[in-house]
Amino acid sequence: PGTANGGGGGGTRVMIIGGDGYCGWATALHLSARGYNVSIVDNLCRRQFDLQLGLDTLTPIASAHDRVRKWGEISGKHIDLQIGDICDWEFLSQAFTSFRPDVVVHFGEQRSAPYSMIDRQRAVFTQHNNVIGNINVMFAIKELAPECHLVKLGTMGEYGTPNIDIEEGFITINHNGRTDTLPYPKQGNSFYHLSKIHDSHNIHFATKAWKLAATDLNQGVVYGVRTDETVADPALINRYDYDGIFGTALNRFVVQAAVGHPLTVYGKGGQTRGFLDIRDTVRCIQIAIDNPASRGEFRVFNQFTEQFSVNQLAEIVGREGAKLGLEVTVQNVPNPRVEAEEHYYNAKCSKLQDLGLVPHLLGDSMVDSLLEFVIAYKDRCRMELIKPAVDWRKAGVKVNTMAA
Ligand code: NAD
Ligand code: USQ
Repeated sequence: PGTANGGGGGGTRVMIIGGDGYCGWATALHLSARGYNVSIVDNLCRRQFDLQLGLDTLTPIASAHDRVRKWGEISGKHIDLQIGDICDWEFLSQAFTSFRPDVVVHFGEQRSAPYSMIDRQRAVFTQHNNVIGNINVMFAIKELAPECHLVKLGTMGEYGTPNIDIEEGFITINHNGRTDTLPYPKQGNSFYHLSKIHDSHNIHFATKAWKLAATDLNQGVVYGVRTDETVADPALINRYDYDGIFGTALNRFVVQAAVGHPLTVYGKGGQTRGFLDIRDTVRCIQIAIDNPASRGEFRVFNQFTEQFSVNQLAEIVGREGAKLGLEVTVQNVPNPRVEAEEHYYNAKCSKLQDLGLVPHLLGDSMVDSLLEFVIAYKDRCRMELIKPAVDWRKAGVKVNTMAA
């Protein structure tokens, strides 16, 4: 097996579902560079959401085909590309039969909480796409590749914000004199987060019923954009979402600081979450692959490295922006979401580090280099896309076009 930082993929056949997306693309290149045999499966729906809603990534990204072609040219390594929808069984079973994966890394879901709260159609799409797609992947493994290890991207948001410590997947409970170790209670804060909870339950069941080997990675909010491979050529650059639907907290704040927009802290800003650098996302996936779950095991890792409140993030970005001569202001906008704004939060994240993850922490230099990266693309930023775009309380039945 490979090591988290070095080579050694040894030709392990890794299917990366969602490999054209933010985490998936960086992971595909990371693994390909280290000798894993990579196949990307993606239906490009993420690019379609941008077209439908009038959004765009800050960075100019090449087409999926041009990306893998360029990677082949500069690395001499082939990445297989299969364009199709995993909700389409014909397509998925064909993709499995032709590639014969040893591992499936499943990133391929609609991942925006605000998107899932736009209207009924998007709520239904999100849960259908995510839950049914994942069930298809489980059946494909059972029927076509029973030894295959499923590495599934879940989310820290499955746990919500309980007033007790968050464990890694399971909690031992003493009740009326009896004790059991049970799945940690789940409380999603959007139809998206709830789709991940449903996936976790379905996978847990399949590990028992069919002896599937599965790792559920409850990932925190990812920040950053550069990995060694994505900066190797302009055609390999990763997407960078900053809009009010797909942009996530720290990545948004960095863009806002760069273009002189007040940092959009929602409500009181005490919302605390787990965060990690995209360079750690790719290493966590490699660690999960190199240390597989066994048949019948439902293994859960909390995949983040540090926790911050939204106010803390705003403070860090403000401080680092000032060093670069930027005038950074903060605006407490009315919270478009329904969530706790002041709460206890203490989540465990030791299992990946026990397996060798050495985190890239959010030091000053990281924020500084991310700001510099973003400043280089700031002319592509469209100010009108920054505002929070979706109000949880106003999700309607009408198809919302998001027109300004
Ligand atoms: P992304 O939207 O950039 O990428 C997801 C990719 O999956 C896209 O390229 C999309 O086209 C593809 N996809 C979606 N549905 C598909 C389907 N039915 N068939 C085939 N392809 C499909 O998202 P991301 O930020 O890279 O997130 C990847 C995964 O990690 C998601 O499952 C997300 O829930 C999880 N995650 C992301 C973050 C984060 O901060 N970005 C944090 C925690 C967990
Ligand atoms: N927030 C702000 N201002 C902003 C954007 C967000 O205050 O401009 C707040 C939100 O209200 C929330 C927190 O920051 O309290 C995190 O929001 P986010 O948009 O950064 O992240 P979230 O919606 O939770 O979703 C993202 C990814 C999702 C992943 C999740 C991990 O889009 O795919 O599952 O992070 S986690 O948060 O751990 O569930």
